[in-house]
Amino acid sequence: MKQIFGNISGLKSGQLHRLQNLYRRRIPPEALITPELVRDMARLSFEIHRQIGVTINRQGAMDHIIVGDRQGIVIPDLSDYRIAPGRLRGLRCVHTHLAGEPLTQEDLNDLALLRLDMMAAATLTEAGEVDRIHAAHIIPGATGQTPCEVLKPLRPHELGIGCLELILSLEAELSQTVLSRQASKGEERALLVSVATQSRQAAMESLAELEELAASCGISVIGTVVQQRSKTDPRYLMGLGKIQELALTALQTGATLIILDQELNPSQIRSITDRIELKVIDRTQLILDIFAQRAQSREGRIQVELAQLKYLLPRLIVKNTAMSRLTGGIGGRGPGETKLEINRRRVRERIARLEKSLGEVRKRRAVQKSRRSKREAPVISIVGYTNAGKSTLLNTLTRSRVLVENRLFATLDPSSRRMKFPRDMEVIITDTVGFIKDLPRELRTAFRATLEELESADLLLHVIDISNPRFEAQIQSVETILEELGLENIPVLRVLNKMDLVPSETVDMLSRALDGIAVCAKDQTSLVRLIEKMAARVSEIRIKERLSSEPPAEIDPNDIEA
Ligand SMILES: Nc1nc2c(ncn2[C@@H]2O[C@H](COP(=O)(O)OP(=O)(O)OP(=O)(O)O)[C@@H](O)[C@H]2O)c(=O)[nH]1
Ligand SMILES: [Mg+2]
Repeated sequence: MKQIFGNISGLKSGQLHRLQNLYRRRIPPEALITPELVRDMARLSFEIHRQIGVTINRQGAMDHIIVGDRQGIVIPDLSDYRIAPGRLRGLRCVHTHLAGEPLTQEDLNDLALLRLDMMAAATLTEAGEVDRIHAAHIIPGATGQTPCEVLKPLRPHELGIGCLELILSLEAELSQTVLSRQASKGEERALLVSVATQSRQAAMESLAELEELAASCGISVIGTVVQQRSKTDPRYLMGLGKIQELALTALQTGATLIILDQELNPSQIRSITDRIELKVIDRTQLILDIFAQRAQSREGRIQVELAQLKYLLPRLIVKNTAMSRLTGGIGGRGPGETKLEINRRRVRERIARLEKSLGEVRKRRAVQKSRRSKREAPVISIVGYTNAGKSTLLNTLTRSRVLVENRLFATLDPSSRRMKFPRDMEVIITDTVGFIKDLPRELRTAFRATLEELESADLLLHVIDISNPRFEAQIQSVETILEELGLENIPVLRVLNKMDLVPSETVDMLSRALDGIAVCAKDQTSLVRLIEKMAARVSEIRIKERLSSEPPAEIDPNDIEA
């Protein structure tokens, strides 16, 4: 006996038997469905006042017989039917409509979201016979509002539409659009999505940054979507309709990944991945991924892994799809519940182990640090938004070769270099990890120790990329983070970098408005004024320190005699 899906309560055994019998039918390749089958479905449907549906595979066999209510049927979980990018599900659905209505929006949504080969609805006459069959399929490559093509209504004797051929050609077209957009194999292609509660402008700026983050991670961006709402939806973040539209756009553009600009809570991840069969990640996870790619030092790696695991743990309560996306499996199914429990325990154990080894690394560092502070050289720390040019400045100031790259978060591990000022004064300059707006909480905690190093700085150089259209917001983010780190009392010099990319009048205006020193960090000769200022500040600091720390001068007996 094969399972009858849906609402079979109260059906007579004869009716159940007739439903069972539907499983025996075979459909020839050219037909959408046979007139006899759809007739039998219609009659039974009419008798029990419920919709009846079937799913038909490409061999022409029935995979599911479904009983609904008067208004609709619920298509069972199809997650065992894997789909590759550019492919359809391999199943078409035909069902009855009792009230004479053609395909509904809900039907078309199912067609798109479940990537069915086709969706069809048979309307009934008042006598319970088949009237017309309305069928639709996805349009490959289409974007926007009408992604489905609805065929001219068919009469029962017109069902030989070359069905299999139609489906195969749709699929060929679909995979071609996908392939043509696929730059290289294995590359992730992302749709960026923002659900904006602020102004559109702010949302676009944030998305522009998300795009840079994606690029830094080696992901190519194939499109962006903004949805404006007065507040976010607690369940799906965005409206359900938007999710359905997204799933469809993803299908048509061959996206392998959706990146949300807003942080998703565990239950939102679940509701969204239940609806979209794609990896869905948020801004936080993207930043975590970048950090994971880039961390070099042992401490850096441990910190990033800790941050990732702490982000992962609460999200492991969530079942299957979300789990597989979190563990990185695209399209693959996640482990079952029990395996999840084991995973949670493992994650917790791993967190404990990492915290222990981080403690050890830190002890060692503390020893090194105290040795360094004995050298008594003042420390100048370079801080600023990611990609502002901090490492470049360190290199030019100290003639060293710290990694410089035009990508976000090139530097994760702090590095220190000595620098001599003209009047023989020596300082230590440190480069740090860049800041970013909404720096994930998990990372902030993980990098606390690295950032705490900043506490011992005598002076901060705040590097600002004035060529970046978002520099004002970036200054704000950096200052907020400095405050949160309790560093607001350390003197700051604002360094307006990349002046070579900005018209000179603008540079002058900004230097005055922001009270900063304009430089081109790549060009040693532009740094003269900055170095003077740094030297002056450092001597000021030294004098202050001497005043506060030197013991009162001892009286030399010889002096008295003289
Ligand atoms: N045109 C121009 N480009 C600059 C200047 N300073 C830095 N850059 C470029 O800006 C990019 C980022 O420089 P980095 O020094 O890596 O920036 P960073 O602040 O250390 O970045 P993270 O370590 O990623 O936070 C590189 O491509 C640099 O070559 C400048 O004054 N002018
Ligand atoms: Mg750097």
